[in-house]
Amino acid sequence: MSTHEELEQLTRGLERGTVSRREFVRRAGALGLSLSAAGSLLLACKPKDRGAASGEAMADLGPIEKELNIYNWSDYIDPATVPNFEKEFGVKVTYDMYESNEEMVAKLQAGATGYDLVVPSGYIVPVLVTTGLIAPVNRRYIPNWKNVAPIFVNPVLDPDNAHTVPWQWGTTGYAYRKDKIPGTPDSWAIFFDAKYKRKMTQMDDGREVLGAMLRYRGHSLNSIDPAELKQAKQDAIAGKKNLKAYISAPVKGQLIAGDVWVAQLWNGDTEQARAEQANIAYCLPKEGCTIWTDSLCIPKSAPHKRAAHEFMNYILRPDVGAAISNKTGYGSPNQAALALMKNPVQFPTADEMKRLEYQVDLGEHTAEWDRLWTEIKSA
Ligand code: N2P
Repeated sequence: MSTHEELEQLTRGLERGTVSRREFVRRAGALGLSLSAAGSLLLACKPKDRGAASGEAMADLGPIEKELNIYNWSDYIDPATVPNFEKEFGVKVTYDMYESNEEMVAKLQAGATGYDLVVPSGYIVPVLVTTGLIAPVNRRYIPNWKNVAPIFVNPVLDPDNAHTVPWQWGTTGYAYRKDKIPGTPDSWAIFFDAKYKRKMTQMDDGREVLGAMLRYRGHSLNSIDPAELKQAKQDAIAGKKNLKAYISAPVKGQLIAGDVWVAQLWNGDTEQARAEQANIAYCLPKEGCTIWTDSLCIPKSAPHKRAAHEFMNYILRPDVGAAISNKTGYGSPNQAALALMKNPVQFPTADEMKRLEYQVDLGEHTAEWDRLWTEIKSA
């Protein structure tokens, strides 16, 4: 059977009810379909079962379990957060890390992972909801919800925060070495400057690399316009000639060592590097860039849902939230935590917001973006 025929058969099974949503997502993934594309098919095939979801949100979760499995981005927590939680709640925590949304999503799509908490960026959340991979959050177990800053309540990407507790927010600009780069760089144009050949990196993230190139030309970083995307691909390939690598969080060591002078990077990871090397600065390019919020979510297959809720509630304590953001260098969505912090990252002003943009799910256009990214990487 061809992939196309297999997919058709799978879709028919879904319509008839012989294939569950979760099974559909897993098998579509095995056939090479992105989660986003599987989500689009699901939306077309079946109405959302809102009744079941709200029942699930209210379910009694029973007593706290003895284990909790967390899957989070690297360098994204205070080292004391987990040990303190383990001690206080008598829970043994396993903490694994990833470097990109794609890495985490691929694991979830492949089937039960044992993870109780994952931390996707905003644009990933609607896809995880549509494909049935994450469970609703039961607010009854989260009295500290009251500490969430109003600007993070009821986000467009997760109405009523039905599936998310915000973790950290930040932006994706670039870090640079003040002692190596003259003046104050303010543009994505720096990546085309051959003076810094092999001293620059961009993130190992197609959404961010193409997004930056799109903004550079004055377009939306969520563009689906074929001509704009073609230009962005050409620009990315032109810039690639000057790059040392596509690398995300692990570039910090190279920035600190002085092997890399310019690195497309998030503000908080830049801040972490600056704590070790004072010559590191951050640029929010004048052409604009991504602003994002990453949130805690509970996979449907999570074996320890009560412990997951308890951890969500725990990080919303003022002192715990403050310790996390003090370490990560990112913005805290925990309003009560901000008061305890010496230098909290301030939420962008209305003027700054004009050049910042949230990513959205690209739906059926994800395949096109994925193809462009593969072509850039192999160019
Ligand atoms: C962790 C940074 C993750 C932020 N080092 C990406 N949204």
